[in-house]
Amino acid sequence: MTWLILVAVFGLSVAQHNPHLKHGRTSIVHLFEWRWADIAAECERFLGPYGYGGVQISPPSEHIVLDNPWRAWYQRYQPIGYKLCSRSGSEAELSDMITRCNNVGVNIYVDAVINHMCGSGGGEGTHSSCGSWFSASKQDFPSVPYSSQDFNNNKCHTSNGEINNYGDPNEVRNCRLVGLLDLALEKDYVRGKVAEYMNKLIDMGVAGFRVDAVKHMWPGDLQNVYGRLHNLNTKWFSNGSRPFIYQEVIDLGGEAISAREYFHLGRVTEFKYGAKLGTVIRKWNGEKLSYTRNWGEGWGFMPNGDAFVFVDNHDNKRGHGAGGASIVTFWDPRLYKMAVGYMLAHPYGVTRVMSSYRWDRNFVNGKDQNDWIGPPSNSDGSTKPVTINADLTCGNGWVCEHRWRQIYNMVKFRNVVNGQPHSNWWDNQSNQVAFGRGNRGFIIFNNDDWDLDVTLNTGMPGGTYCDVISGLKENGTCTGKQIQVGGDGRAHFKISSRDEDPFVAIHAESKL
Ligand code: AAO
Repeated sequence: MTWLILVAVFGLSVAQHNPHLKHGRTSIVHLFEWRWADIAAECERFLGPYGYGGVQISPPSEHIVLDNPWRAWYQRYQPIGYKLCSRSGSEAELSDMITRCNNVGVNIYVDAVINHMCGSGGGEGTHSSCGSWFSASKQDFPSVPYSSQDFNNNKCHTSNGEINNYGDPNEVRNCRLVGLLDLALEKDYVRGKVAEYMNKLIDMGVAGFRVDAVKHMWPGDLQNVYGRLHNLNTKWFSNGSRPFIYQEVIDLGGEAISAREYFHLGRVTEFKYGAKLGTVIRKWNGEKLSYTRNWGEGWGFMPNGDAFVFVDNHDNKRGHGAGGASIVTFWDPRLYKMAVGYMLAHPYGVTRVMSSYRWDRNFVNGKDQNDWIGPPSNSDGSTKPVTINADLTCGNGWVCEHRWRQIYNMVKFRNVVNGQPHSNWWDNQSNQVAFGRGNRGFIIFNNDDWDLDVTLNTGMPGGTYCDVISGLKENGTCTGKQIQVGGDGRAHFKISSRDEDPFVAIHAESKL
């Protein structure tokens, strides 16, 4: 009996850590601000065929429409209700996307904004993505409906109602995050409304949620909400599958609230990962790649089974959130490809690849004045479609990092080596390192200012392999460098410090 209860309780909580990826796939891509119609097409024409396991979508809930600054991307983090029409499209388009992505084995994860509604200064009227009326000043959101009693007004004891001190957990969870009206998730009614919203999406076929601003919600309140969630839709997922939950908690250490408080509820974003990897790849603070021999828990990161990792996210790539200047992004493509390559080759965590749009940056005293700019758009504010060029890259201002050869080939690498141990480590005590994944894959980096020339044990079966960084295997031939692995598993590598991409990766399926 005790045993049964233990299995029931433990099994349930552990299940929320499982992303339910299909066909041996291992990575998620964040298609930030993409339209649902474009994501549906991308699942069919690219993500499925190239081995991506899932997509994190922008918040699908009805949101405020901002005129100042004009249609800022972050208007989507200011819900005014749970109707499913947003800048990315209508409910019908959302539903069509979920179905079409599921049908090609690509999961959808929803960015769920459940801590708050719009900013307290959000005005009154119908300036919202579905045209629902709301009043921020009266805290009235009839489309849910929520009224002023559904917000944490009396529980916050700061003079301005704001979070001023991250050292006080009560303040962080009961007061307003940058003026956003803070929902009273301890109320049964509010929990019910939030769960109803999430359950509607689960029933439509999503595989789970990125939960926004989790640090600002009490673990007990979240446990109650998650406990109300349905199992995943059995049209695409096996019976009894719990939704995958990954929670946004920024914990770089030194604050009152720690990521650990949320491990039993689902995975948690490991923000130290991108901040440290950026520092290492940039060679700041005396960091070297050779120090990453014990990358992962050895670096003080959270337990592997709880971690959700990424090189950059939609906030810290533009100076919001946390991580600071060390974060590498597509603006530094050479370093970025190495960082993403390192992350995807390494066994730690569930990995997310970022896919962005370009914007005109305007730095004044180190701060980008244009950090608010929304996705490529037409003059009426509607989002431009993602166009695809002959070389697989994107047009219309969409960067599509996930379509860069070096990145999509490393997504494939991670699938091929899935379940294999980190093995055959080598380093030159500086910034040249190599490691394998059992006998299924091997990767080697040269981030020093001099050439690499070394013979190493790869752990791979003998043969000729195609390097999937400088090229790829196509119709049985290799468009990039070829690597000869001897019968003893040893191979010779040469990487100039001036190479366009100073790293080489081979895996079982790149064998010629
Ligand atoms: C916008 C305007 C505001 C306006 C508001 C309401 O910018 O001026 O008051 O509307 O009208 C996004 C944007 C916000 C935007 C918001 C709503 O980023 O600019 O506000 O939409 O439209 C905290 C939270 C974290 C949050 C992050 C941005 O803990 O949850 O701030 N991220 C999520 C989303 C994000 C979104 C929201 C939440 C809200 O990903 O896109 O906001 O839905 C410390 C704390 C962190 C804290 C940061 C930033 O971090 O630890 O918890 O994140 O501060 O306040 C070092 C430290 C590190 C520290 C960091 C920054 O690195 O080690 O711990 O410095 O000081």
